[in-house]
Amino acid sequence: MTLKDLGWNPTFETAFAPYRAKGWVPARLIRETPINFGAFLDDGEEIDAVLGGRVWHEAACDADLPAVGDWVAMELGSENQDYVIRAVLPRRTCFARKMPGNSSQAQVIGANVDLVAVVTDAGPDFNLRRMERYFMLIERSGAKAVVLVNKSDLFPKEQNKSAAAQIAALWDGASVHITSALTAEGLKILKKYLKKGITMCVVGSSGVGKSTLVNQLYGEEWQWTGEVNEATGKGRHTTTSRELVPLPGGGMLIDNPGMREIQMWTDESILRESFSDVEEIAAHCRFADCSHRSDAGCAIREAVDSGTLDPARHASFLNLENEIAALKKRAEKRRMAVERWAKRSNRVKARNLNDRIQLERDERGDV
Ligand SMILES: Nc1nc2c(ncn2[C@@H]2O[C@H](COP(=O)(O)OP(=O)(O)OP(=O)(O)O)[C@@H](O)[C@H]2O)c(=O)[nH]1
Ligand SMILES: [Mg+2]
Ligand SMILES: [Zn+2]
Repeated sequence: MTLKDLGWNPTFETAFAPYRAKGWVPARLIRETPINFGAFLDDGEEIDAVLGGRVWHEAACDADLPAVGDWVAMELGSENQDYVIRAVLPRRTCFARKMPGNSSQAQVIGANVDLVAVVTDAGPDFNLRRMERYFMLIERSGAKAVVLVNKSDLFPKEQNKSAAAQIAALWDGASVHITSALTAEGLKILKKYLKKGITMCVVGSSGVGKSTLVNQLYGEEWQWTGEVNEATGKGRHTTTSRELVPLPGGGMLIDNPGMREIQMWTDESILRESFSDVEEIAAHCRFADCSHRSDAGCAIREAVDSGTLDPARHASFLNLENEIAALKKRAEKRRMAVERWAKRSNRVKARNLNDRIQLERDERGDV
């Protein structure tokens, strides 16, 4: 395996030049654990590495820290010395989501990915609103969207087709395919995407079949899947950490733990863009501060009533606006908390300094 097989290109080479001068080597991160990272070196050797202090200190937020898929400058270790990540190269693309829970920070799910494959099914997991959010995150990432309507063996043909058509109608840039990771239906087309150097990040709810798909494309069991069976010892393996898997036939997959909540992590501009048709209608509301709920003269509600706007899209529009507002509020709270903290520590520093100056004066006998 060469660097090129892992997705290395002339742009990375240029960005890497100053690090090469220091004797560091390029590596691609394939795994992150709470204590270290896994990485591939240019000769295909797999190593463990730790984070250099400077990279840690210079990261303004979690999203700046190295993540799976990142290209880094690695200082080579020796027998009793760790490999150390000294720098992270600028990302070509970055698929991120809002951190789960009460935080406004972004969490990087895959760096330098070409494609994000969202796995779902035509049954219990099918949810157009959630899919819409995935599309917005993918749009923001710079990667291309692929949707796999998986477990096709479990549902009638018509149901699979209808689910795929509805998803395809949501987003122009998305390629939607019907697959079964169990029977391998529809997997041929995936192999076409996975050319040499191409990275595909696989996301979707827990249990939709992400790891089973990865196993199929890998060609053998890469991770255990399936229900735990006491007799055979085969067990269902819920993926707990993300990992980049190079495929024997070329291309790479990033398997992810299932996402219970895919939360909004997007700019207002992206939101406005994806709802530009609704925004256009909103421009005709009587009041500029129309909440598009029960306000008099609301053009959006009129469009819903007259059948020109899908009510579900109206609801989605209102909900997304709420989420953006909540996100902004949390970001603002965090900013204020950080500011307060900084002010306080500055005051402490200032007080310590004053104390010291006073002490020196006392020692010198000044008044
Ligand atoms: N019938 C059918 N079952 C499938 C298919 N794909 C996956 N499964 C089953 O669904 C279950 C979950 O599959 P996984 O591949 O572990 O799902 P996952 O998306 O990786 O789940 P997490 O790692 O928890 O996020 C397993 O029992 C699989 O055998 C499929 O296409 N058809
Ligand atoms: Mg899994
Ligand atoms: Zn309105």
